[in-house]
Amino acid sequence: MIPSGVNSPVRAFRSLGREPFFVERAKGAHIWDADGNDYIDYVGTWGPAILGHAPDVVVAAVRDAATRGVSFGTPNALEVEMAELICRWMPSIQKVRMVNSGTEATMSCLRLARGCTSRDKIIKFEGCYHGHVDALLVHAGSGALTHGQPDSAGVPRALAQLTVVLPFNDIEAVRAAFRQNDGQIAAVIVEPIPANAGLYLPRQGFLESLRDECTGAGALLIFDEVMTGFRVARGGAQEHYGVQPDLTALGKVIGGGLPVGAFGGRAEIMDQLSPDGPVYQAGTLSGNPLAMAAGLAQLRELDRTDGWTLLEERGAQLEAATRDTIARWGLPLTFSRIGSMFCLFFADRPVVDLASAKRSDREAFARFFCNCLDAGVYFAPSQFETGFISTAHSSDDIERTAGVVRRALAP
Ligand code: HOZ
Repeated sequence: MIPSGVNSPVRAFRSLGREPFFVERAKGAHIWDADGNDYIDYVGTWGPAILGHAPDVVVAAVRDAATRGVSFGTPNALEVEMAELICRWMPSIQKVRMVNSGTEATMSCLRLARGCTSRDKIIKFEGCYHGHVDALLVHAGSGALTHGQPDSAGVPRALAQLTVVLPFNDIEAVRAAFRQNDGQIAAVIVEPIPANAGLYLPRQGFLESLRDECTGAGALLIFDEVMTGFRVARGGAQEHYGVQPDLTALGKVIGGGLPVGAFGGRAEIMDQLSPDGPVYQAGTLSGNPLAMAAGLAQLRELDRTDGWTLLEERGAQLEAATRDTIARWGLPLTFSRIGSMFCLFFADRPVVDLASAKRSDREAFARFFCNCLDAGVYFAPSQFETGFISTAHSSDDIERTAGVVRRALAP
């Protein structure tokens, strides 16, 4: 009854030649399937399980909120607390609207940017994925890339033509695009740390130059921090690299596992939203009390315990062990990591953009993935996805994982 048996294509194990497992429950760093198998989980519900699955503080907050009502469709105190927290932790955001997913957040950013600038075109980067927004399903990453559909059917050609697609990390290409489309670009949208074609990092100065080019051209810079926000640092990738976007799209991490998103930026831009401004954007469930309570509980716990230090420690432990394995056998692999996000590319040269990510040996990845899964370690089921570590991953979990990885890669 469900197309391809999944409610999101990334969950299908098609590129791996096997069927996905069905989850029965998840707690901490572990996930159990319906057959009773226990896996150490590095998907973490695609990012938001930053404290691990079903952390006690989040479960208690949801339970408590639910007793007072599960949805109001009207202003409530929890959404204000969330807005205050976001604006404090990400100072580029002066005003913020809650939505229900990362897709809604990026979609709303685009409409707002177009409404503010009275321009139609946007720039995105190859391999970056910003949810299943029509204008952004062009040369997209994530499941679209994994399943060979980077340009989705159903997107009107006239709309796709308004999306200028460029290689990531290539500032000369950005400059040329601004020259060729003088006065027409409303915004540049980018994952500051692309994590939907595997994981690769911005070259030194790339994001800063992008900021300058946008300012010079009167275009807005939109950071999609759906996965990096509050994960790579308290203030996200923008804090880590010291670059302030005009608008930021946030997603799952701020919901602690419940469906949520948000977008925000400078006050004069956000004030263009209806009813004060002419740009329409709405949502019955936006600011939902359960999602706000879960997100607040998760983010406050992360802050209280300085979770980011622990995430870096665990990430460094996994990286050291994996690099040791790569070096021991001289394997043609590249390990990429920032904090608790990582990717093992089956490629021997540095990965800096989609073209280099696509040089990976996907059959070797599939064999590796299956070996690890059969040994009780669940990595993201595609070469073009990113792994996530949570604060619930113990040093023992990482060590066990390192052993599984070593055996899976043994020549
Ligand atoms: N950004 C998520 C992983 N790349 C997408 C998850 C999904 O599409 O279900």
